[in-house]
Amino acid sequence: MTRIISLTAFTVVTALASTAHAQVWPQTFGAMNHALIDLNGSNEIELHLETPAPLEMMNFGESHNSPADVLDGKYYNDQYGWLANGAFAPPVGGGIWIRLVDATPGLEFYSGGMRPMKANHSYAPLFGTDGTPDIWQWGGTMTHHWVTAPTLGDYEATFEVYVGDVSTGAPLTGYTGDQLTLAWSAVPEPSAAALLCIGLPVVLRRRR
Ligand SMILES: [Cu+2]
Repeated sequence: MTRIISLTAFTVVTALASTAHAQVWPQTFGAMNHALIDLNGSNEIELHLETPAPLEMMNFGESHNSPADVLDGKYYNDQYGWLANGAFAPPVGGGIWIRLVDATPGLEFYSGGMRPMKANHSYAPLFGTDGTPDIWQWGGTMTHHWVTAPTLGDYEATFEVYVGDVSTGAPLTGYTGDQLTLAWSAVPEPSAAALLCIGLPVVLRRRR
């Protein structure tokens, strides 16, 4: 009996300890929205966005564990993903590159991947963030990067997808790229807004 009780106590302590050291990864909210990439028979890249509407960026005020702590204090979103629209292969010696053409000041980009694999993402800066190159080679699999904004407001980024040298990213002649603009709106976190609405009547009642 004593052994069972002490074992239970140990389990509770262990559970509390693991809660205290719980890993905090960024939240993946909202449905995936893919930028579909295709290379047609005329050697032209064709892009189209599944749902052309701005996506919401949110700041949940959480302290993420490393390396995801680059998102701390920022509004973020990872719903946009680069995805192949059917099967195609770049030419020998070539790769599919994505270049940030233009972006609203303040917008930052961090390396992601498959959304459920967020504990394994590198969160390394890319697309010009922290002085990184403005080009990134897409590996051909679904990739959801993390996009952040410093303050509330509307943000846009225009990307060009092109066929380039597999090692340098220099555009290959004979291929035509395509451009796409993604949009976000940094908004207040919904639960904070909901708490305000629920909390207000309680405060008013208590003052009577
Ligand atoms: Cu996806």
